[in-house]
Amino acid sequence: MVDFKNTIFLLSAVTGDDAPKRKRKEIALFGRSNVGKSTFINLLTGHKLAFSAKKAGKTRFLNYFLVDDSFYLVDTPGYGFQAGGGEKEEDFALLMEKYCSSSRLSGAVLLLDIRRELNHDDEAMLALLQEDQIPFVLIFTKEDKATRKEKDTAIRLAKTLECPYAFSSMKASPSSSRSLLLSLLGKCD
Ligand SMILES: Nc1nc2c(ncn2[C@@H]2O[C@H](COP(=O)(O)OP(=O)(O)O)[C@@H](O)[C@H]2O)c(=O)[nH]1
Ligand SMILES: [Mg+2]
Repeated sequence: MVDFKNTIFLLSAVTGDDAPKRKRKEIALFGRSNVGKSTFINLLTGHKLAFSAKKAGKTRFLNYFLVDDSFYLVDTPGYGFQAGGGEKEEDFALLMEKYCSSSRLSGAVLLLDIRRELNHDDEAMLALLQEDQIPFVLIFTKEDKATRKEKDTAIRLAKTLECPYAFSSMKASPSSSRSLLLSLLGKCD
């Protein structure tokens, strides 16, 4: 059994060359800025390892965490609303495309704010994962703020995409999210 509490921050990488040398399964978290990626890492691990920023678009690098000496969990920059925008936004899209098509990435977690509809960036990310045949799961964040109707809409979306999912909330136990990640790991080579 993987002990999520035994997680350490390893390094920040800008390119594949900076990534950890040792090959392990690698699961990346993708999602819009402010969707709750950093908060999710902190919830999963039970530690304040990732910075949950007030300002959108702060994580510029791939941040590598090592979970229980077993696999890498990677926090990626949130897409959309990149501080700076313009040219940087293109760099960012390219970085994500390169990363998704690299042999490093074993699986992905796409985080979606439960109260929001898919936007263009989410759809582009989904397309990228499907194209590169990366196994992925959905995490619907901020469940504590959702209405029954919003939850039902989220469930319908997951069913349409035929994608395993879990809800996440700062106010609830992360056990279903942990199980979902473990099942994803099991599907990764
Ligand atoms: N109510 C609620 N707020 C959340 C939850 N997860 C994240 N947030 C808030 O959403 C904002 C963005 O979270 P953050 O983790 O920094 O998002 P990131 O940009 O995707 O890393 C912060 O103000 C968090 O406190 C959640 O489950 N419930
Ligand atoms: Mg973040």
